[in-house]
Amino acid sequence: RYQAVKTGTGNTQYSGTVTLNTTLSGSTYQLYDTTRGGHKTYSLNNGTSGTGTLMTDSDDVWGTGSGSNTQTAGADAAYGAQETWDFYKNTFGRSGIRNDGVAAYSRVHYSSNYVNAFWDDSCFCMTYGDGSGGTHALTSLDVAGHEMSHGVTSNTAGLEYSDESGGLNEATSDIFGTGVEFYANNSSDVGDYLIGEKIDINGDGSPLRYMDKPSKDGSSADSWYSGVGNLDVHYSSGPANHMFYLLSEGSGTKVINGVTYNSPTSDGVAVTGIGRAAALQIWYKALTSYMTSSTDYAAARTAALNAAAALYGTNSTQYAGVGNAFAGINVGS
Ligand code: ASN
Ligand code: ZN
Ligand code: CA
Repeated sequence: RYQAVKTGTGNTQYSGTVTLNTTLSGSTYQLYDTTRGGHKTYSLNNGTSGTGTLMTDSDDVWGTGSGSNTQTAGADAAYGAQETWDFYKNTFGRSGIRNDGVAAYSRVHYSSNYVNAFWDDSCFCMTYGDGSGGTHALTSLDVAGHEMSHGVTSNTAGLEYSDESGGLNEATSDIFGTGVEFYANNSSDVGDYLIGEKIDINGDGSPLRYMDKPSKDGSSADSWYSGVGNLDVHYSSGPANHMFYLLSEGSGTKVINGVTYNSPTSDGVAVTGIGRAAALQIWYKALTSYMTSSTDYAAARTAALNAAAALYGTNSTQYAGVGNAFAGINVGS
């Protein structure tokens, strides 16, 4: 039967009040966005398998903004999926994670007090835990964008999730998760080069990761060294996150949306940024045209240079910027 597209209201936990496209079926609204590949948001109701139940509502107002309301995580997840879809479509012309016009689906309320979120290629779905205490779901924009970008990486370069390629896989998710956060231009969850700054995973308000100087988290590497691939992939991502920050914004001190960054270079040579928009285009083209499952840091530099050459030419400031940003993390010179 005919199902109308409706404009619902999401009272999210991290992104304020947002508009969500929903579907009216009979007299019940569904958290089902037919305008973006058919994205559905389900609640696992603390279960750990299957799809649980499609989220439904009687008045098309979802959540209260409080993490203790069961609909709130659904509102944040649906918003994250929507902004991630729009980011890829409008920034790169990519239509969904597989570029086939078909949306993944999202599941919230996975297990109990689960402090993680994950993409799963086998279900082609996104899953979010409720976080510590069950009230800090891992549904912020950068986390949603990070996790769904794992699906994009799987369906393109296929970077193997270990050694240096694993660090590059993780960094790609941080880079595009950050791209999603800036793209959304949300006044509650503003764009920054921090990862997970809204979900309070450390319990002290600090972010999970810092792209300007990854070692600020106490574990990540700022620059490449032989053996960096032996770190956990969430720490060997550091040099690539740092390279992306340098390429976008340059080295030294800079204030963006009220956050102060201070990015060093491994050799002390200052780097000038080329802007985030160009840096995103270069990384996306490198990922989708030049990287393979076994790409390491040296090969990532070549891939990014090839991407910059294809997009802007070898005499461009963007091409020179890639070389300088990689030199700033001790890759090439
Ligand atoms: N949240 C984690 C990540 O995206 C899940 C995992 O262990 N892969 O890296
Ligand atoms: Zn990840
Ligand atoms: Ca962030």
